[in-house]
Amino acid sequence: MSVLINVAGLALMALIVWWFWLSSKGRPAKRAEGGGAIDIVVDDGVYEPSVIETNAGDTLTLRFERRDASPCAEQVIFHKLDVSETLPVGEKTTVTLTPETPGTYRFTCQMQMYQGTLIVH
Ligand SMILES: [Cu+2]
Repeated sequence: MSVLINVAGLALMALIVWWFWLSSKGRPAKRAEGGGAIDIVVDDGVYEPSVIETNAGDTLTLRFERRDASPCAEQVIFHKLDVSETLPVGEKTTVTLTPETPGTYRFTCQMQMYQGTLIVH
């Protein structure tokens, strides 16, 4: 009987892991096309979209629309790219950057509660 329970427990764990893996995979990455700006909404602790893809050497224009008035959302910082910007509430703030080196770069608020990923191909 205990073997059966263990098997059921393992199956449940596998299901949970699979669920989380799927849900993170299922989050669509937004790809920059032809120099168009990408709008990112800053609200409820998440950047939406939170995964941005671009090509090395391309100039990327991101428009951050901050809806969250809490101080947490005040800044966006692109780590390793030396870019940061203050986001006024209720406005769209344009951030322009040209990543030269392929890689994965994080962008976060100053407390790192908002989390985003910039993938440079
Ligand atoms: Cu924060």
